Amino acid sequence: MIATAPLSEFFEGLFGGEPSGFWAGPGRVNLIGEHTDYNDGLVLPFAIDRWAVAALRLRSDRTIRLATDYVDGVVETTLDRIGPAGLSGWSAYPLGVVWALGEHGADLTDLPGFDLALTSDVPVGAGLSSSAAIESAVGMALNEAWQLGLDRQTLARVGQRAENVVVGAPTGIMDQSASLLGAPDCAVFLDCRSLDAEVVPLGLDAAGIEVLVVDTRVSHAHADGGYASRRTACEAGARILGVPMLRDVTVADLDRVRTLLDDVTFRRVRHVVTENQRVLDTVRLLRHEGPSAIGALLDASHASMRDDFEISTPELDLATDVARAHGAIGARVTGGGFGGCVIALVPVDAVATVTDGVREAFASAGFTEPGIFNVRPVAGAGRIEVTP
Ligand code: GAF
Repeated sequence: MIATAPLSEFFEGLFGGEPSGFWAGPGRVNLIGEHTDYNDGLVLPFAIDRWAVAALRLRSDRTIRLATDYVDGVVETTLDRIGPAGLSGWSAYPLGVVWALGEHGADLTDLPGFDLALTSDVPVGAGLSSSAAIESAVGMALNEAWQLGLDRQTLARVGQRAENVVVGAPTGIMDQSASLLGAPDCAVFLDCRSLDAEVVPLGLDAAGIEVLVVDTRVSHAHADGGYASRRTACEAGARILGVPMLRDVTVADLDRVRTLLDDVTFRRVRHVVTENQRVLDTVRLLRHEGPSAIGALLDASHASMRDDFEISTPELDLATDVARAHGAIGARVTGGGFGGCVIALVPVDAVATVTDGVREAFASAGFTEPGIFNVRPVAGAGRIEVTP
């Protein structure tokens, strides 16, 4: 967990006095279930041991002051000026949450302003949901400080709304749900249609498996075109097939579906439909056999994202291939694609071999040196109990 002392000092230096508390929001990896969330489908992410942390103190007036230790300067505004338009840069995330809380029952005309300082060790632009980490930390902080009484599912919708409307990224509900609903050593099995969520034990330690992240350092941004165009293709596919969402199509329908769609749209649809099935199969295998059994499903998911959804990159493909060749049980791109990270399930005694193998392969290919680290499944966002 991020130490709170440096953030406390940063807060005091800028605003004077101590914050009234610290709230942490974890990033996430997605074990499987990619580009299914906005199709009302199934996902299986988990919260990771990388966090955004918010230090917050309410004020007696309506002013909002925000600062982060990764961008210079203090952003100052007031609750009277909070709206969905005109926000940009890093402060769009916390201010977007303020606006979205207003949409979910907070009476922004009658609440006090606040001072807020943020730090984070979730890599930005790597597909590990640095934005959801901020949204959930800030959402939890304001929910408590303003005594709003919103539950975690609602706070996930608040974060998604901030991201969709204020930041302008047409993302689904997966990342915020993982960040808010995570549990130690568990993944979050979320039905994005009903929003029913269940935690599924991963049993990584018992199986002697680590989850390695390979950050290709190819940056992605979901407010850009690729993500939105995949979403549009899925919506077009559903429209042509006459179903509300691709969740309503099953693997058994695919032969018939192929005759109704052009090749590209069919492949986009096939990715989503087969990925939903892979999530179900992964959950079943985790429950009955443990994580050693899910490698082939992770590999199939990667192939589907590479070939059918076409959102992989040469770096992501190399990382998955080399990880497998050096002993990973399975490997796949995690998150929205077009860059970002790969996850690999690796037996503990193969971690060094996989790490060295990937580094060497990237150097030989002339790719930027990747970041490689392990992640552990942790609890969802919450207040950090600071011991004196
Ligand atoms: C990004 C989005 F934010 C998620 O909602 C999800 O669609 C994911 O890409 C792809 O599975 O992380």
